[in-house]
This record gives sequence, structure tokens and C-alpha cells, in this order.
Amino acid sequence: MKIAIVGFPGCGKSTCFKAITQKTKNETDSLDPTKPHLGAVKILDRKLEKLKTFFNPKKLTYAEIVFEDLPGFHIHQIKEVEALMEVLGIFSGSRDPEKDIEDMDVEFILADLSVIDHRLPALDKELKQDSRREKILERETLLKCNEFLEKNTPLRNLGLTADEEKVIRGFQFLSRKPLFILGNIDENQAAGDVVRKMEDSCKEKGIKCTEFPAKLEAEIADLEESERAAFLKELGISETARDRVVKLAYDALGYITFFTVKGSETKAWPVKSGTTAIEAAGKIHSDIQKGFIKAETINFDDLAACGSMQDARKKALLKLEGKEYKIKDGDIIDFRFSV
Ligand SMILES: Nc1nc2c(ncn2[C@@H]2O[C@H](COP(=O)(O)OP(=O)(O)OP(=O)(O)O)[C@@H](O)[C@H]2O)c(=O)[nH]1
Ligand SMILES: [Mg+2]
Repeated sequence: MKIAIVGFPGCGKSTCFKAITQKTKNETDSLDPTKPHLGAVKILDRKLEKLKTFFNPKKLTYAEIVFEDLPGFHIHQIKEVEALMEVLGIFSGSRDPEKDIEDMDVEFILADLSVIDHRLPALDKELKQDSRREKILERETLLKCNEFLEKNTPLRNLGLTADEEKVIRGFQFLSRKPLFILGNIDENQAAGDVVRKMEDSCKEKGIKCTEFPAKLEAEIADLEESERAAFLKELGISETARDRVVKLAYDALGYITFFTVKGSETKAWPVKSGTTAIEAAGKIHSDIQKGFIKAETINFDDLAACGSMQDARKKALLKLEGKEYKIKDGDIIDFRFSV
């Protein structure tokens, strides 16, 4: 799961990247500021930690999100990401978040329009030789997108059928990517009114957002583990803003978690809400998907309530689910398959 950090030059993208991936100053200082960088973040997970007491695994594997920091303003370099995290430079005097969000959307919209502009003439040529249904649908869908974009509306607000979605997936339109917003505030400057404006504007647009004191959080990342706890206590906070952001990202992307317990490893798997058992099996291994028989499933809450796997079995709380079963957040799944 990869998320690109976007925002106007100097809005604090790299500072957010450092804070969220908890890289130290030494690590980030050695990075070339003109190149994109990747950093993985573990998703802290209370349920996974609790599973440790049930299964006593040697290894506990957390779900991860990879953040990508792009230098300056290079949205054309964004590829293969599932979502965008947009940073607003409130600390540096951006007093009108609504305008910033709309200006950024204009950039996405222009980038998407140019993709369509390139594709349509080539597609028309292809259609002369090959007028299969998909190509026709592709053309119709692109025209629909084009019309929408020309009204200055991001594609994330356009409803498409599953088939339409499929034919345009490859274009990776930026204005259609799930988006959430961080308002980068200066920890020493009251910005309540601007943050409220951001929240109101995001609410209206159906975008999730939060304030984030990037510089302060980046400084926290530089502290030793032991100093960190003392520092947070001094500030009177239990959860760093960084933990909040990671959770926000997870929710904004519509992800849920299922767990597998295999041999010495207990592992958290992030999947989109609505994922079926057969799709989830494919995330683990194509063999498990191909040879899928049943998914033996118990939800974390049921296991936690009854205290042990043995008792859960006695009480018949484990269910054998078929291919089309929709995974629930917190399911612990043992895939039965034959190869
Ligand atoms: N006071 C304050 N300064 C900040 C904050 N966030 C970033 N800065 C400063 O703003 C400057 C730009 O921050 P960067 O994180 O490099 O911004 P960027 O978006 O990555 O910049 P480009 O990649 O060049 O577009 C740096 O000097 C940061 O120290 C903040 O929350 N508070
Ligand atoms: Mg930068």
C-alpha cells in the first residue's frame, strides 16, 4: 500500500515524511532532495498484539504503509500509488485552506486532462481496426471523464460502473485517487481559525483531514526511544500526531485488517473493505487462491471473548466460509486449499 505525499513547494512534505516515517535527521540529511524517497511505516495494531498472547508466535508481522516523498512539485512523477496525502502549509502563512485544496485539485485535473488528450487520438486510430466492446467503453468513459474535468470537478466525485472503472484504471487519474489532507501547523502559532476553515471545507468535499505539527513531530522522531516517552508526557499527549495520521490514512483508504496464524508467524493483512475470501487468499499466495476450498474464520472479538482457540472450537465459533465471504475487520483466517 503506497501513498504519495503531495502539496505545493515548501508546504512541508519532506518534514511530514520524516515525521511519519520517523527517520532521524542523519538519515534524511543524506537523502538527495531532488529525488523521490520511500519510507515504510508499521501500523500499530492492538488486536495483533493481543493475538501474541493467544498464539505465542516467534514473529509478529504488522501491516505497513509506504509513503513516498516527491521533491518540489512533480505530480507527473506519481505512479503506482493507491492514495494521496496532501499537505497544506498552514505554518507558512497559508490562510485559505479551501483555496489551496482547490488549487491543488486544478493541478490534478490538468494532469488528468492531458492524459485523456494523449489517449483519445490513439484510441480513435485503434478503434478503426478493432471495435471491441472494451475499446468502445473506454472511449465513452474517457469522454465522460473529460466532460467532468472540464467543469473543473475532480474525478473522485464521478460515479462510475464497475466496468467503466475497470477500463480507466490503467490511467491512474490523480483527481480520482483517494485523498486525505494534513494541515501543517506551526506548534507555536495559534491557527485554530485556519484549521477550522480546513475542516469545514473538507467536510463539505467529503475529504478526511487533520492538523499536523510536522516540524515538532519530526523533532520527536530524532529523540531516543526513552526520551520520546518523557517528552510526550511533558507535552501531555499519549498518542503522537503521527500515530493519528497513520490511522487516518488507513481509514481514508477504506482498509480493514485480517490476520493469519501460520507456524511461527502471526501476521496482519491490510485489505480494502469489501474484499472477498478468495481475493484475500490471492493476497497471500496465488496457489492458495487457485486451490481455495474454505476459509476457516473466527473474528478477533469472539476469540477474545471466549479466551482461547480451544474454547472457541468447543463453542463452534469457527466458521467455514466460502469464496464470496466478505472479510470482516479483525477476522482470523485459516485458508484451506489444495494444490
Ligand atoms: N515552523 C515550521 N516550519 C516548518 C514546518 N514544516 C516545515 N517547515 C519548514 O519549511 C521548510 C520547507 O519544508 P520541507 O519539508 O522541505 O517542504 P517540502 O514541501 O518538502 O518542500 P519541497 O520538496 O521543496 O517542495 C523547511 O525549512 C522546514 O523546516 C512546520 O510545521 N513549522
Ligand atoms: Mg521536499
